[in-house]
Amino acid sequence: MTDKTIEEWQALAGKELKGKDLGDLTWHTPEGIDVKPIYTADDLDGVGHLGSLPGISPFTRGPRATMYAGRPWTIRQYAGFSTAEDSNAFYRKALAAGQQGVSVAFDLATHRGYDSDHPRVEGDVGKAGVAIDSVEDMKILFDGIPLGDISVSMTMNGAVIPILASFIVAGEEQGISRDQLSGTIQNDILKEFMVRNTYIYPPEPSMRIVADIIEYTAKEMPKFNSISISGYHMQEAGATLVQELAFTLADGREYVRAAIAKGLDVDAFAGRLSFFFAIGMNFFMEAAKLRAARLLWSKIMAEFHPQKPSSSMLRTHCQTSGVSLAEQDPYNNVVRTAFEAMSAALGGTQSLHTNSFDEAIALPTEFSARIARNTQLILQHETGVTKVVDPLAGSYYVESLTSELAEKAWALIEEVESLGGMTKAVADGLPKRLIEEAATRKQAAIDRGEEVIVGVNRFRRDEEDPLDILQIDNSAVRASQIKRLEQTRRQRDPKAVEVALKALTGIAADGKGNILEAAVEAARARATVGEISDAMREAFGSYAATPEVVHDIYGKAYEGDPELGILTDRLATYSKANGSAPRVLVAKLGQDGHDRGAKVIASAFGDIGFDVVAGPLFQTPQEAADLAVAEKVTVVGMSSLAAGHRTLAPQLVEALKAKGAEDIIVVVGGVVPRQDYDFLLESGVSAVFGPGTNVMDAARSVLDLVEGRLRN
Ligand code: DCA
Repeated sequence: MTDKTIEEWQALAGKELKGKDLGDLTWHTPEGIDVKPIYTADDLDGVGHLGSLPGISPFTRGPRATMYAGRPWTIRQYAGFSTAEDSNAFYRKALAAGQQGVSVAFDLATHRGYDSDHPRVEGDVGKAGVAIDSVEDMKILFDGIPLGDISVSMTMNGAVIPILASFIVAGEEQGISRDQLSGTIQNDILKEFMVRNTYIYPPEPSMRIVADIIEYTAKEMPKFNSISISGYHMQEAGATLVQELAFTLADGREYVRAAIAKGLDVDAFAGRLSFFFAIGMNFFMEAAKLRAARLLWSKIMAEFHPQKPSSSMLRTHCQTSGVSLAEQDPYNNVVRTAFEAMSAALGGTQSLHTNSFDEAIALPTEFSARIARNTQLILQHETGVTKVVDPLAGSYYVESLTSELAEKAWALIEEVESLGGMTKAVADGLPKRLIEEAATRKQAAIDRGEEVIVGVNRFRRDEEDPLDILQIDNSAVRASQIKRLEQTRRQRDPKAVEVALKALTGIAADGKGNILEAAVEAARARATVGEISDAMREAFGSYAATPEVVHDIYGKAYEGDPELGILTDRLATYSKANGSAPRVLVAKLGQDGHDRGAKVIASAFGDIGFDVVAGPLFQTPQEAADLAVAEKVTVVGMSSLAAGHRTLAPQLVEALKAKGAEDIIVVVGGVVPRQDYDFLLESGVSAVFGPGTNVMDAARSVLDLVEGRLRN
């Protein structure tokens, strides 16, 4: 394009804008990318990746030559419902209705390596996924599902060893040898330390577990993907797309190094590394992100000098964004998910989960799960999107975005490298801090209406229609799990279990041998998930993170805003009268490690002027009550994202009462369905803040409660 023509365009645009500055049309994205209203061939000057072809390094245009024209992506819906029986029935129905692969969601107790009868997990069993305690449950889970034909993905990180071992044995007992098993295990522990928090052991032994699984699967399970290196949870926790891209690929580089340090040849395992990204609402940028991810991964892998092209090929699963869904006007979520799914397809994903519209509130119902699955079937069969490989190639905008994302992510990858790699960066806290800052910034932008969410902060309905949601009777699930556990323990050979578990602890402790190999023996002897996890705990110890909260992000976004001024004045008056600002304990109860909401609240409330105590993860109600009393707080804000609130909130209220601290105000925030509000309020909770709550409004309500208590 010549200067003359762009000048002509600028003149024309200036006229259309009637004096408004053309620069005002530039969109400053959280990624630090300035998106202009027009892209031309000039924007592609010096862009190096243009002209590549799909299936050929650097794979920007896709890992396969024919992509969806040859075979569409796998429709792989992530699901798990309380018991192995219910989940099995759901998988079978879904497969019959067009789903192509299974993806197992485990409950929180299983994630953290506890059997269902452990006292710490009373509120967590059967919540947010299926409870698996041993091979016996695993066999029921896959009953009638031919593991030699259907690929199975398992989202498991903390308790990855007992779960993968139990899966291998379940396959064996179904008559499928391990070299026939196809699927993926998530096995990505670094991102757990950053955002998702379902770790069990400290970082170093956790990295050994990852490397041992890569080693074992490379030798024994050639069709199985040893890891799903995940950025999904980073974006869910508030990361920008550049952060998601950079930290995920830097994690991948670290795993490759760990496997090579075990003595493996890069070509023996690299082709079975897989990835997992989130797809949010920034339509073109998300598609560009997947293209940039492939480009950068092939660059990273070149350092390890692989001989096979497949070793530097990034293959990925994608899931539409959970945080982009809203509780308000929930059918909007169908539309959001459809756009996100299209973006994932245009980006060239290998496998896809589309969220159900009610997922912002509860586990999907059969109805909402059907719509989610059909969204992909319609894309594959009706839109023609599968007919052409990488249709966005050559778009000035998308190619330019691909290049800019790659450039920015590479700079961040290099920053991680300068800290000594991802394990060290994670220990140093850099990625976590950057993501939490981005999350807080995003929340402020939403609360201030700068980022529009239809039906939430714009075009909100006066009244919401009630929505049918799935409720889980957690105590019934727990009772049935305990029954089967007792039966398994009764029927096994206790000596064989003891010998196998001792051997496992030994291998974990002395650093030699393969942990998964030893765990398969233990699982075969019917050692439980909890017992296998404990056998490793004996050698490795456990890990607990110290909660840290970012400052001056939320407050800065509201600088000079009268809304903030009114609140800070009220808080100042309170402090003057009472000697200090109201103390608020932000508590995370149960085994749910998703703490974006809790962290954002702690950070924002701190900036607004409350005195905030950030509680540790995984507390029991009793522990939270003890901490609240010891810290002399005025309010406990309990965060709940995994449906544990019906059990845990009343227990917290009771525990406070038992300590004579019934004057401490309890509020609950997070993913709480409207149907549960009355129950919680009747149980002694003073206020409930559901999804989509404006943090300023929540702060105002909490202050009302505190002042009200003083008046009473
Ligand atoms: N032409 C010919 N063959 C093809 C084509 C094509 N156009 N596209 C794919 N294939 C082949 C692949 O080579 C593969 O066979 P292989 O395993 O023998 O190499 C097979 O078809 C399956 O395709 P693939 O793209 O690997 O899709 P999936 O098996 O669904 O695996 C992957 C996707 C991302 C690699 C995997 O790790 C996965 O399923 N992850 C899901 C993670 C998950 O569910 N997480 C939950 C949150």
